[in-house]
Amino acid sequence: MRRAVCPGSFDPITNGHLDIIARASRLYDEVYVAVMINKSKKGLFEIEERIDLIRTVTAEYGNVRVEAFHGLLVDFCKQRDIPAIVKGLRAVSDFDYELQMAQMNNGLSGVETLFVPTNPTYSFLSSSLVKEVAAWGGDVSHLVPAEVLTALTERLRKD
Ligand code: COD
Repeated sequence: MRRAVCPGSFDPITNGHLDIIARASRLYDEVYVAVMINKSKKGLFEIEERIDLIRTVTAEYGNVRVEAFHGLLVDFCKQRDIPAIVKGLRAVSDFDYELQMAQMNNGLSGVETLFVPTNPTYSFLSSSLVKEVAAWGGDVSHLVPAEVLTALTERLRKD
């Protein structure tokens, strides 16, 4: 069984994330989406809400599992016998930090990181920008799945 993990904060999942997860799901038998918990960073969505949204929008792939994890990504991988991390690369600006993390993770446990070039349609896209644009009433309907748009609209109306 070939397994890989797509890790992130996913606050919330965007079409850019989804594109990478979909492509990984065609390359591996089983793909874990790991929602990494960062207690020092309060997100817009609770971890359980992020998980529910990811499960809903990845349901069609059939081989994607979604879990939250608090700790090192390499420990998530070790506990589930996952040898590969799949990351999307948007631009050169992503590369420096992603390279550092890939080398650190490899040094810690031998896990490999595979970089998938982003679909150019999403190369500027991040969860932070989506939240900022949506908060000021901008249209993000082409950047996130419909279920995420609904959740985002409801959340921002409450805030
Ligand atoms: N196109 C393609 N890919 C994208 C796009 C896009 N538009 N947007 C995001 N991605 C991909 C990238 O691969 C990105 O890395 C990933 O999705 C997740 O993105 P975010 O923004 O949801 O998540 P980040 O960047 O906050 O995630 C950082 C991690 C949580 C992965 C990292 O901090 C981590 O591994 N933390 C766990 C603790 C740990 O092990 N620390 C040591 C690291 S060496």
